[in-house]
Amino acid sequence: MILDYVTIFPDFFAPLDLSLAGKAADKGLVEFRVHDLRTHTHDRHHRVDDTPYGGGAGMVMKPEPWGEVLDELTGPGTTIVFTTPSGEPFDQRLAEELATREHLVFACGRYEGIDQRVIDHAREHGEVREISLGDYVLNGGEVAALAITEAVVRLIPGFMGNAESLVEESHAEGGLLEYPVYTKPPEWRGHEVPAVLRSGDHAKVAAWRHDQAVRRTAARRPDLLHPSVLDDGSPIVRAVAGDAPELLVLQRACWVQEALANDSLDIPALHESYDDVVAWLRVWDTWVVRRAGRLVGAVRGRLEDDGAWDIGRIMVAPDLQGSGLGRVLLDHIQAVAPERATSYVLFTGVASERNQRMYKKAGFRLRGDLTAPPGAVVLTKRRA
Ligand code: 6GU
Repeated sequence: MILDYVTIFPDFFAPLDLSLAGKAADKGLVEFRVHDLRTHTHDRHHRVDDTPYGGGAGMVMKPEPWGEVLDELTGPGTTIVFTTPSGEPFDQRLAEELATREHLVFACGRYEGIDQRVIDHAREHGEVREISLGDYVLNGGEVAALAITEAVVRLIPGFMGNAESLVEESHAEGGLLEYPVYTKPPEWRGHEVPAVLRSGDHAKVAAWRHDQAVRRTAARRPDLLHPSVLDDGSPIVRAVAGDAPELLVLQRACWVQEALANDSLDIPALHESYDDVVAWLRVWDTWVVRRAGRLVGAVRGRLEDDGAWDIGRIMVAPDLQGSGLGRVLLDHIQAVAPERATSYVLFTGVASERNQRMYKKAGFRLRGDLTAPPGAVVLTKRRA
């Protein structure tokens, strides 16, 4: 793979000679070439920027030097990468895609950006990708080009010493953040390595790592959990105050069914007012799912003093019941329970058979030994 970098700061790319990327170059797997945009200027001052048409702050990179250097570097089979905060977000999937290319040219913009005609022109001649590292602004695209390079080059076959670590990171905990890792010594400054990792029980280790990965993902990147629970890919998101009116309506619809199933109107969720819903939304960790803008599912959790994560108000719009959404919500609210939670507890109607079946399938057990409100039963589950 050939990687070209066009920049007004060639020194930024000194790290390419270091570390694994440098080794890949030594092995002949990749070739790095750095080009100073200013050598493609033809005025005394080597100007690469000018004021923007239409006015406004900042400077824009002039098209002529870019045109000249890109004409020189690009040909059939070239992918030109413009690093810009307004590009498509860079992620592992995109790194894997770029790793299949033979020739990447990184055009590193500075100032307010490059004259749009450079990008439009490049598109007429080959593949162009405008890529951003994330939602923040860097002074220029150089650091982004380096980051993209490191993510891409390590995916080239023959690059990593240990091919297994690549397989593991892409498959082991698909879509989840990595679990925490430990090495010797077993105790350090009063902190111990979790006993399960030293147990030699591989199944237990795997289960623990999976649970840790789910908890971390729920705490830090809830957007990655159940990213496509519904056919349009709607995620489960934290409820906001503005969800209260729809929650009230959905709750009434769901608990009328419960009232019929249990032949009783004496169910708190059925009697709550709008103000009641607004009030509990403030103190419960509540999650909702929308489809095409419509609120179709919700669930809430709250930590009790005894360490139990109290799960409740699992609601699914009547037309979507039986679609598996209730189970997804139940799995989700368990995954987002705080670290301190040691068990899960939930209540449902004595005669709510469908609910009880789902809860039992999810590992909950009926607890006749615990007290429940009149007409209800308690189910609990120990946290793994
Ligand atoms: Cl690719 N360039 C710049 N200038 N800022 C960024 C970025 C790229 N990605 C995130 N911020």
